[in-house]
Amino acid sequence: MGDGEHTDVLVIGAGFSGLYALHRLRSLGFSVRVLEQADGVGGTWFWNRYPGARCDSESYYYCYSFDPELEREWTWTERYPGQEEIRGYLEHVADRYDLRRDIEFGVRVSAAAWDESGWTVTAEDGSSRRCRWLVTAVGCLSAANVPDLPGLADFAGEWHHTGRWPHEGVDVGGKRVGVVGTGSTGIQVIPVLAEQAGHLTVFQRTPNYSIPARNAPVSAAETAATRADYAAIRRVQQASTNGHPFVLSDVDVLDLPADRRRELYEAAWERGGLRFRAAVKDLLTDRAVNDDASDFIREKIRETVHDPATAETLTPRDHPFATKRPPIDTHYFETYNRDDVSLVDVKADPIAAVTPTGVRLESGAEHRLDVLVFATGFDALTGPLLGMDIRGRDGVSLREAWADGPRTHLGLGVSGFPDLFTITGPGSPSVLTNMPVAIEQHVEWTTDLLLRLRDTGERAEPTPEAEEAWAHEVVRAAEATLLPQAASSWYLGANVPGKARVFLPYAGGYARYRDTCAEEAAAGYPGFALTRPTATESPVAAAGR
Ligand code: N01
Repeated sequence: MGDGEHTDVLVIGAGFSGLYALHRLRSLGFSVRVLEQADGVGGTWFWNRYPGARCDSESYYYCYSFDPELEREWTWTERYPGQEEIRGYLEHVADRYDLRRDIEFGVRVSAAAWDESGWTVTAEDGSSRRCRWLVTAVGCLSAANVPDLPGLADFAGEWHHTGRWPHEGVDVGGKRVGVVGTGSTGIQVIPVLAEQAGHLTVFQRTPNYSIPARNAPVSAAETAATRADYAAIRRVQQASTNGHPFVLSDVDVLDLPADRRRELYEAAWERGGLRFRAAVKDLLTDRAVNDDASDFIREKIRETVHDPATAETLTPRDHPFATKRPPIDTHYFETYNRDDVSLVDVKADPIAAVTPTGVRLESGAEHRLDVLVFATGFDALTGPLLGMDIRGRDGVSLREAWADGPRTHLGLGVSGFPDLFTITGPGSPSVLTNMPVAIEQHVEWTTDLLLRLRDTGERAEPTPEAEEAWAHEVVRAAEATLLPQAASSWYLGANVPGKARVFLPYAGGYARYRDTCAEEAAAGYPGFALTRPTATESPVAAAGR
């Protein structure tokens, strides 16, 4: 296999999406090859090896549901699975379904070009492969965003982005460590680095809300109960807004007397994690409700952090709770009570430069560091796709097509790019959902469409009208919520200088999205132009079948 090969389908990426796409397509008789830049499976869980990396979804539902046997045989050890455990799970999946024989590791795709007979995919090493259908499974949060700080190249210590953490680990013992960023990643890594470092300095631009995760081992009894209940758990997930198996609260918190309301919040705080969000009805649609819940969290920060000035600097006031992806933590706010941890407000005094010995702020204040950690997030959703030179009809590039922001139909296809399918693409519910749920739906919907195309010999490409309508629906869905009120959110592309400000994921809810996709399929894919190539440009011939 390799250079010059033809397959029916090429899949880019071997994380949750790519592995399932390979398994399902191969089971349906397609010839498939997966191209993966890493030398192992896992995608995000291959790369994000920073200390404290752990999933914010709970283990029993952050996993595949397509095979009940797999659910029965895999045992999770903690309420929230750590990075190593999830990677181990995905390696198990790769072995169990004999996936590795169709994955080429260490192949980084740099370009893909469509012509009348299919796709030519080129890798950085110059090799190329051809296919009829191209499926991108490149993840939403895989293009690391390292701030363009003057002087970084001359830093005499070591620096790392959390999403590219060295596999051999980083020895921070006794060292002066700086962390830039207090999103979900920063909030996970900061308490763990504080335990290991000589001194930790956190450079915070925007304070964040966080809810205690309440991680704990999973008992044998809990595992047995989950296994007995899996079918019902999966049904709740499928009917949900976020792909979690929680039933959203139907209690109007503002109608409760103060003591009952307090009890509700306290109970949700004790349960911990993303369940807190589910406990407050209309949290993301009613500003008064959100303000009330946000006040409760602000109060918890004041109670937890001993120094009032530090507590105030840590208190978020610029956005409603959960309008940015809500982090969950283990002892995050408590970490600021340590003598060997300091907090620097880089909104008040921005980072001016990295010097050979540390970080200098605009005021001239210097912070001496041996290790600098960027927990500064990702060029989300579009970054991984635009990192490749993808060219569709008439040589038009995806970068040109998306110059004013991404346009897709259902997040899964792009007008002008025939037979290209973008799993978890912009405009899909992806990152607003417990990811494996969205991924399984995207893969199943896409492979169902490929079955039809294989039978009919048609090509598929979203119509401009469908794309336009979906763009309106994505905007409508976001504006029906408080989500756009978080001005610095990566959901809006605000974290990457120069990136178009467009709300990237579909906020209308997973269940609604799934129904929309089902209706599209049942109606014969009216949002797609389904065309038959002429005899001379037959894609079936090109696929070498
Ligand atoms: O990235 P982020 P992340 N100078 O973009 C700051 C998923 N995830 O890696 O808010 C100073 O959220 C930036 O500040 P501001 C999850 O979906 C999942 O933490 O832009 N600071 C912010 O504080 C999550 O949402 C899990 O003002 C700068 C931080 O860096 C997504 O990944 C775990 C800066 C970036 O926060 C991304 O989270 C972790 C600069 N120049 C992550 N540039 C699990 O479930 C950026 N910042 C396991």
